[in-house]
Amino acid sequence: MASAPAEKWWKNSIIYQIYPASFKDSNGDGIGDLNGILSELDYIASLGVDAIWICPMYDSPQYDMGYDISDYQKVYAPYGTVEDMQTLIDACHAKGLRIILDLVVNHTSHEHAWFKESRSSKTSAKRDWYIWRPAKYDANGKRCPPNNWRAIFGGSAWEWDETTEEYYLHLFCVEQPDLNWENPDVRKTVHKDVMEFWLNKGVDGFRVDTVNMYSKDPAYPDAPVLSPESETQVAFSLFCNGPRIHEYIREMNEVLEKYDAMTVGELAQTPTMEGVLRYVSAAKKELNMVFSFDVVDLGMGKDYKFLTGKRNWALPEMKTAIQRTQNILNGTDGWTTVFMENHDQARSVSRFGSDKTPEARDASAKMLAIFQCTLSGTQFVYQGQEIGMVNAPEEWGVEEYKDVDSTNYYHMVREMSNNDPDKLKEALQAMQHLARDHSRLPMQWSAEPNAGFSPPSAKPWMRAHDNHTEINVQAQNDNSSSVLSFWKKMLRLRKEYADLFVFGIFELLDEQNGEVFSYMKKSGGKSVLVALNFSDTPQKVEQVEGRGWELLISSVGEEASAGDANLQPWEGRIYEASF
Ligand code: TEU
Ligand code: CA
Repeated sequence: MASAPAEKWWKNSIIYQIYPASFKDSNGDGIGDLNGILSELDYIASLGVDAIWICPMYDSPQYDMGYDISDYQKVYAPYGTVEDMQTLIDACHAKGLRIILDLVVNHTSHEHAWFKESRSSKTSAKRDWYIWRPAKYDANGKRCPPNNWRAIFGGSAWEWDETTEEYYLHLFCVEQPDLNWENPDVRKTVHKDVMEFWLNKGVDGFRVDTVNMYSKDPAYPDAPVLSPESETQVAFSLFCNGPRIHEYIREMNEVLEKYDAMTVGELAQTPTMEGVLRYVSAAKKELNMVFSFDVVDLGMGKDYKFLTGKRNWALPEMKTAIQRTQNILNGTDGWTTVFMENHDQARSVSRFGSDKTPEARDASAKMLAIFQCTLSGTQFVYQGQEIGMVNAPEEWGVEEYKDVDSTNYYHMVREMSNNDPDKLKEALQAMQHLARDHSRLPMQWSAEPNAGFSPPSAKPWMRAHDNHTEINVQAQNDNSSSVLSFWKKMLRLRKEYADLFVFGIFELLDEQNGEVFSYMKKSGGKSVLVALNFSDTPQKVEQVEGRGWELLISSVGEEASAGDANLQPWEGRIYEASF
């Protein structure tokens, strides 16, 4: 059997991501909670994963589902308490699972005590902890924000504060004021009272939210005008990867090193390999790895993410995106990640596979499992991905969408179009395809009402998908040909073939093919060939003929596909070299 190189634990690890609000509700209030997670640790361990990452469970008024933190040392009461967290951390460790938390320190909630103090007066001791600027005035004497930056959730990135008559910066919601990282007291407090507080409780690392946005262009210049009809402009180049960002991350790493904690940074808007390596090259002592957006950004609108058509991407673009992220570890001292879902993304089967029929849904979920499990880097699996959960149905109305990213957009379209029903329909269609809400639907545990997420009598904070009667853990656990059984098999195979699947070098084949994604993975003279049909028609696997490739696994079953040169719709296969 192949053996994996002796390496840091996180390289050959599979990390299961949990969204606390939507995973499991233990007390029937409709909101997932820490006890719910605790009660499913055996299930999580049964998947064959090594660690869990929990999305923010800190105290928060929940304008952005806990990414707006009002107290880093408290747990959001509906989720539980700090003691419950300690219990969960210890229970994970007792099962041999590691646990990482979400570190959200680009901004706080506007209800955090630091911000309340900061906004109280211009001379407050914490005034400089956030980013305050005076107004500008136009030729008519109208008050304007300091620059034209657009917030990531729409509207100006600046909010006027009546008390002290200045604007504060918020790259995300109005309720998420950005911390001023230039202030050394802010950095020290983040290290000590946020990071060390939880590291001392035994957490094994952090997923670092918006890791490249702490350092902004200090001149706060206007962004180039790309949409002249709009008062605000996309400004990523002025607040991502700013001049002091690497200094700040190196400082954080000094704290993390003491605990041997792992980090995975969320690295938006950084599509070049050089840009990524600046953060993940081991010699730089910054982050262990990052989530690049190459794949999950496919098909999104450039001005507004929802301003796009359905499936506005072609397979060769995905290939280039994968190649870019795979190359990060080819001949470098850097490391990469493998993921296509998280709490900010629609479901991968709906976006990249097909949810049109139950057959296509099943087939594409399994094909995507082969895809993910054969790519190099640390693999992340998002709750529900392992059972092939899909986007909310097309029939669902706008009232089922709760996420601020979706609702802000819908409201903007309503205002700008004067309530035009066609425009609103278009917006809803885009949301049905790309909204963050889809990943936040309750986890589908069983065919019971509320999908076994909440007791049948409860009212979950988001409605359970209508298809939970078909797609759920219980049904799939008892079925050896289910998506779940296939994922488990693939996760085992990934470990068995770690030298090739986790550490191997990726070699893209047949780049221009718009239906089949094929590639080799190579390591020390060994190689495998992976062929994935991204279409709903049979496709030929060109490379295999007459070359001595032996079928290792097929997503439709080895018998069904042996001897057939054609891939079935949405089928995936792995061949091993026998030459
Ligand atoms: O996301 C930051 C981010 O840049 C995007 O993923 C963003 O959510 C998306 O483009 C909007 O369409 C992180 C968190 O993962 C996200 O949940 C938070 O809302 C955000 O930071 C603010 O903390
Ligand atoms: Ca609950």
